[in-house]
Amino acid sequence: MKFSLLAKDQGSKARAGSITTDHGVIETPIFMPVGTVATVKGVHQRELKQDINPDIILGNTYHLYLRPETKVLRQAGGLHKFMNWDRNILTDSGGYQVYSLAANRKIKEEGVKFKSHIDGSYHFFTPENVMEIQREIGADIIMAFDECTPYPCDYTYAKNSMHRTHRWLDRCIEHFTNKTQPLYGYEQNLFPIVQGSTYKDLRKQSAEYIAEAGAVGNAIGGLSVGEPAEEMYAMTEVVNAILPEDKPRYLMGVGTPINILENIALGVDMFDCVMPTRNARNGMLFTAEGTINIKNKKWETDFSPIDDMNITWVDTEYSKAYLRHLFKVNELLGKQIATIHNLGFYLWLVREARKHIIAGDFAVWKSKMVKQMDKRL
Ligand code: PRF
Repeated sequence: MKFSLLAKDQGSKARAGSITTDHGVIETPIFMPVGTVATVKGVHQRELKQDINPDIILGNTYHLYLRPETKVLRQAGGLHKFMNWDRNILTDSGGYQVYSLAANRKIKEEGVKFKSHIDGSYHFFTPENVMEIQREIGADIIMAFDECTPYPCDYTYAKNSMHRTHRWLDRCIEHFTNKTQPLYGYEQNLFPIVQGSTYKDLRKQSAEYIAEAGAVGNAIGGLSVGEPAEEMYAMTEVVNAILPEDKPRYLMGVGTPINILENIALGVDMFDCVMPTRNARNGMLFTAEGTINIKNKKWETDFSPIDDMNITWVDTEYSKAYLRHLFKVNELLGKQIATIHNLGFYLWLVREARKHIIAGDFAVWKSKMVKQMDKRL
């Protein structure tokens, strides 16, 4: 994997760059649509490519390991072939889902024992077997096995957990670099994850440890778990001052369009979040002018386009009144239209950010957008 920095903003820490892997170029800043179980919910791969056009999508180790199970993906020749997606894929390690989804879990030094949220069966994740599972899934970027602490989290717990995440990272690196080869003929790249809850000294310590590991890219975890946005930004700032400049930085599970712009301004290059897809399915639309709850009565006879910016074709093909109707009668098509709209908007937003970083007026543009997008229409 190669990362090139193309431009740095003068008025902030924002950067524009490009990551090149065996599945092509990822222009940064990037938003990665979430495709948890080998599908970006509600969107055909053809629409995803043609209408939304992301260079990379995300999959989840925890979910794919439980269903369809790793053996199926191995027989398929990896996740790319299985789901018919020939661009980049990143898989999260399960270090978050085990804590947020599993029915119960027990953390030990060796790994985490957890109960499946699907059938109640017991499983054990270790740094080593999570590397193995991600090898069999075959994503271009794979994540170290970590513990995402909840918010709030007491200092002692956060500290012990951070050290365990560091020890697990060493085991991930040892297994990934010395014990295995990629299975499907293209390179895989391991990103470690900074933890440390909302404590500046822990975040600093963790960022130093992660930077020292010398990986091709680095991630920041444990944020956007309920803390105020200002605390999240403060942690990103502390961490980004330490993580190497010449490696991509990935902020996991963030966030709203405003969170994304603020974190781009702090030097983050990669994002993922279920928000555009999940909120779409609940009738919430993101636009450059603010958010829309399409189920509101006020749209009942509003026959204007969903969004006259026309970023994706659904925006002008359908009216607000029609989309509201589809939600009111709970038709699948409503969720599909809203998902294409929201993902199209998120990808538009990061592409615009990139353009403005290159043009040199990112900070000004960002302030204007943040004000605009804070509204409820
Ligand atoms: N760790 C991992 N995945 C994650 C997170 C984390 O801390 C987060 C936190 N927002 C989202 N996804 N492995």
